[in-house]
Amino acid sequence: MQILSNLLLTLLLCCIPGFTYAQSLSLELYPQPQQIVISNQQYVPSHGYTLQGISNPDADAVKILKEALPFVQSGKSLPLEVKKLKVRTPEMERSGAYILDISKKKITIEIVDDRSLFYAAQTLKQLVGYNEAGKRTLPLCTITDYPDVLHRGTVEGFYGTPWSHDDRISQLRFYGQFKMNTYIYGPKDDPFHSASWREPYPADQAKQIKELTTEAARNKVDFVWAIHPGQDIKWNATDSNNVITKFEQMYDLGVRAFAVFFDDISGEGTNAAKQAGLMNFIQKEFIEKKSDIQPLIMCPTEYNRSWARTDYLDILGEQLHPAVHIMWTGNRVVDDITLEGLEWVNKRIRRPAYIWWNFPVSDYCRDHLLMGPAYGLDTQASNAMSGFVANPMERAEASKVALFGVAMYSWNIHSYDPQLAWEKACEYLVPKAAIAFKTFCENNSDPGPNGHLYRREESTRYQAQADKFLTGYRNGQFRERDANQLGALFAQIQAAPELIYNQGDNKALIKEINPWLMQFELLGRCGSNALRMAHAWYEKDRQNTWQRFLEVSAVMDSMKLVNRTFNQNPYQKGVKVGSRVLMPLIEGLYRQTSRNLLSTADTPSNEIRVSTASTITNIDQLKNQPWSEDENLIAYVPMLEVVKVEPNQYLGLGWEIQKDAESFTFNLPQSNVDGRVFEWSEDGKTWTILSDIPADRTKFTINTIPLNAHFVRMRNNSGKQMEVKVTAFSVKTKEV
Ligand code: 14T
Repeated sequence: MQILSNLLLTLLLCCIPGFTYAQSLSLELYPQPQQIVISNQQYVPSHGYTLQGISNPDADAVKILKEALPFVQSGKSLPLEVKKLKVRTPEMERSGAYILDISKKKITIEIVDDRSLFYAAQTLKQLVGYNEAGKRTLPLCTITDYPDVLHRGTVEGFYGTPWSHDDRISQLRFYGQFKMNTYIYGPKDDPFHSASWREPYPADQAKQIKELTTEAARNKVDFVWAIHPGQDIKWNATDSNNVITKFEQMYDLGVRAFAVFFDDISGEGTNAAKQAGLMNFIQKEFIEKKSDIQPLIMCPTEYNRSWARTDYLDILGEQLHPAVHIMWTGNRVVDDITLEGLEWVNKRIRRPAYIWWNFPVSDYCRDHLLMGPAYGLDTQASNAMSGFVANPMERAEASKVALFGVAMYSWNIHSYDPQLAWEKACEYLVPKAAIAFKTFCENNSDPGPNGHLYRREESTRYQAQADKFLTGYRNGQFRERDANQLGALFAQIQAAPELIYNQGDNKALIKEINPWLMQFELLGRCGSNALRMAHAWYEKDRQNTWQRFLEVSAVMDSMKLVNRTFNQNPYQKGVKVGSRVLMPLIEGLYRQTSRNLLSTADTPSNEIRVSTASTITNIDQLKNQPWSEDENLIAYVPMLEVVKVEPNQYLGLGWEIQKDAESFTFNLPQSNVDGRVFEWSEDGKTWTILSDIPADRTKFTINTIPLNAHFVRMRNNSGKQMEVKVTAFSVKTKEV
C-alpha cells in the first residue's frame, strides 16, 4: 500500500508542469552545478545548431560543443548563442563561471572567460541523452554555475617515481573534463625540480614539458612549475637570479604559473625572512614584469600545524607579498581538512591558505593502494581557502578515484558527498566492471600503521561480521549467517580481478594495480578456504580441518611470494591488500585453528613465535615510526624527513634475547656528527660506547658487537639540538 501511494504521488507530481522531481533524480552532473532550474521535459532538437554571438570562441570549447551537438553550416538551424555574462555577483565573476540555458528554440551560454565556455561545454556534453528511438535529447533547464575554490586540482609532489609523460597527458584531460584547473608540477625525485634545481632541463625533457603546457592550455588547466631549492640555496643575489633564470627557461617552454617549495629541508634554507625576501624578489622582478603569469605560490617549511612551533608563519604573514599564496597541509602532514584548522593558519599567514592535501599520496605506505573515498573534507570551509590541490599516488590512473572526489569537493563544497563521488569515480574508470572495481577499492583503502597516524576506513561493510565471526570461532562457535555473508564476499573478491582484466577499457590502470589485483584474487581464495577450515573444525572433522589448514597455508605462501616479488622499493616493500579487516580475520582464523589442531595432537603446543624485537627511542617524532623485521634483520623503515634530536635523546634498536648480533649498520645522511655517540647495552639500562665507529662517518657498518649486546642506539651527547635523517638503522642477527 505504501509503495502504491508513493507511486501515485510520483505520477501526480510529474504531471505538474515545471516540477523538478523526476528529472532532478536523473540529472547527473559531475561536479554538481551550484544551481539547476529544470523542467520535467526532455527535448529532441529538431535541427542542428549554429554558433552565434562572440566572434572568436575558444577552439577547445567549440570542439567539445561539436562532440555534444550536431552543428550545421547552412540551412535551417537552431542558435547556440554565446555572450558575456551580465549578472555579476562576486561568484559569477570567477574564472570558469557560466550560465547555460537550454530552451526549445535556442541554447544560450553566458561566460566570463574561455574557461567558462569550456566548462559550459563539458556540462552540456554530460546533459545529452538518447531516447528510445536513438535520438539525441536535451533537458530544458537553466544552470548557473561557478567554482567554490578558485584553484582546484593536484600537486605532483610525492617522493618516488615521477608520473610518466602519458600519465600527465591523461591527467590533464581528466582535469578538464571535471573542471579542475590546476596541476602543480613538483615531483620530489625530478632532479631539475629539486637536487639540481639550477640546471636547465635536457632537450628531450624540455620538449615534453612544452607538450604538457600545450595540453594543459587545451584543457584550461594552469600548469604550475615548482622549484625546490631549499636544501642548498645560498641567500645571495646569485642564487636569487638562478631561480629567475630557471623560471625564464620554463616560461619559454610555455609555463605561465610558478611555485617555490621549501618543504622537507633543514638548515639555512628554512629561514622565514630569507624565504619571504626571495619570494618578494621573484614577485617584483619576474611576475610583475610579465603580464601573463598566474599568482605565485609557495610551500612553507612549517607547512602543517603540528610543526608550527615558532614565529615562522607570522614572519611570512607579515613580510610575504600579499599576492603570494601559501600552501598548507592541515593540522598534520597527512590529515583531514577542517574549517577550524584553516581559520587558525589564516590568521597567522594573513591570507586564505592554499591547501596541499596529502591524499591519496602513498609515498609513506608504498605497499598499499589508497583507493577509498576522499573524505574528511570540511563542507563549511569554502571561503577559508584560496586553493585546493591533492598530492596523489605515484600510480596516476589509480589516483583518479580519489581525484574525482577532489574535483567534486573543490567545485561545490557544501553539497559534497564523498561516498557518491567515490561510486561515480569507480563507474567512470571501469564502466564495464564497476562492481568488481568497487569491491577492489573498498577493500584497499587503508594505509596501514604509519608514522603520520593517518588511517582510512576499509571494508567497513564487513567489519562487524568479521569481528563477530572471529570472536565466535575463538569461543567454539560457528556463526553461520556471518560465515555465509563473508563467504559471498570472498567469492566476489576472488572473481573481481578477472572481471577487471577482461573489461579491458583502462589498460594503464590495470598495469599499475596488477600486483594488487593478483594479491586480491589470492585474498579471496585464502578467505574462502579459511572459512571452510573453520567450518570443518566446528564439524569436528579433524582430517578435513588439516586439509583446509594446509590449503590456507599454501595460499598464504603464494601471497608471501607476490609480496616478495613485486613492488620492491626500499621503503615499504611488497603488496598488501585487505590489511585492515580481511587479512586480520583470515590470520585470526588460521592462528586459532593451528592452536586447536596442535593442542589436541600428541606433540607439545608449538606457539607461533612472538617477536620481542623493537625500536627504542625517547624522540616523539619516532615513536610511531614502524620498523621492519625479517628473519635476521631488524631495521627502521627509511624516513624521508629530518628528525630533530634534543640533547640526550636517542634512537635505537633492541632484539630478541635468543639472538646474537652479527653487524650494525647506519646511514644517516644530512645529519650532524658532532657530539653523537653510538652505544650498546645488555639490559637497556647500562650503556657502553661502541668505540669502533669513526667519528665523522654518516654511513657505516660494524661487525664487532659484543655477544651479550641486545640493544644499540645513537645518542645526542652534544648538549645542542641536532638533526638526523634516518635512511638506514639496522641490526643483522646471526643465523640460528
Ligand atoms: F610540502 C608539503 F606540503 C609536503 O607534504 N611535503 C612532503 C611530500 O612531498 C610528501 O609526498 C608528503 C607525504 O609523504 O609529505 C611531505 O613529506 C614528508 C613529510 C613527513 F612528515 C616526508 C616524510 C615525513 F615524515
